Amino acid sequence: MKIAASVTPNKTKFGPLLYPGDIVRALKELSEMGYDGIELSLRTPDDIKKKELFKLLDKYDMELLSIATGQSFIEDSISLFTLDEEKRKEAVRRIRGYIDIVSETGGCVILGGIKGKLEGTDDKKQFESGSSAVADCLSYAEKSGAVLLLEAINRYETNLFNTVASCTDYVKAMKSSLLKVLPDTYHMNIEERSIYDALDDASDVVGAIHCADNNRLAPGMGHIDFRSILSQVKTFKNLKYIGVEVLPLPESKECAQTAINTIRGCLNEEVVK
Ligand code: LER
Ligand code: MN
Repeated sequence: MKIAASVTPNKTKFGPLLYPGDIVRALKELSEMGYDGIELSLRTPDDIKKKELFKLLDKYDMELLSIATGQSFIEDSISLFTLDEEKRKEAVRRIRGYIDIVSETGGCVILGGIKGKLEGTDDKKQFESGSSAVADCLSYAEKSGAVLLLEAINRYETNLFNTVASCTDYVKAMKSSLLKVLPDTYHMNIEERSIYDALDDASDVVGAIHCADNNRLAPGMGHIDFRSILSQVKTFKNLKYIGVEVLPLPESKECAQTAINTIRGCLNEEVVK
């Protein structure tokens, strides 16, 4: 099973990313630990030079498994579901840019924080305009076959798509094989009645999973039962990878090492590369 860590070349307000601002060290150390690739969190598609990124990935034998996009919302209030048309258009423009970056690698683009929030004026109108922005992104993705991952995020961050079931229902309603669900164990620990039932009900549409412990530290630094969760998700037919999206505490390398030891251990896999 492929394992990726969420990293960023930026210094950002978004906390659960390893090696913020140091992508070269990230790739070198993660590769040595046996990670297969990265989830690259960007604020805009221009944050990195595509050629240089692929050169680095090549050098360290790492894959670009996905691009994470929440910095747009956190840093710039840019979102897909906002009622502000200009900001919504900018969100779509950025997602198209990310699709262009992953198009050659078979990677995914995450629709997590960038979905934004319901702003409390007209929920129905807002939901419809947001959905047409998602549909725009999906029709652009069709050119390359890039998969978009809709992430369920807990109520303290957003009032949109809090549970895995809400994402699953939406993905089924959108009727696109390029839209899949991204559960995140940290958010599920807050929102779900049963993590296992929620995953079971989404098993056909889960495209990847974010792993963080209940305290958003590395798996193994809290009390979520990753052995049960991972033995369940590893059987899902559309699961492309397992992502580690954690706070870099006490520091990035220790978190990355603890996370991969826990995950490989739970999968009964050796660290091989
Ligand atoms: C992003 O993957 C995430 O989990 C959220 O907390 C972003 O707001
Ligand atoms: Mn996440």
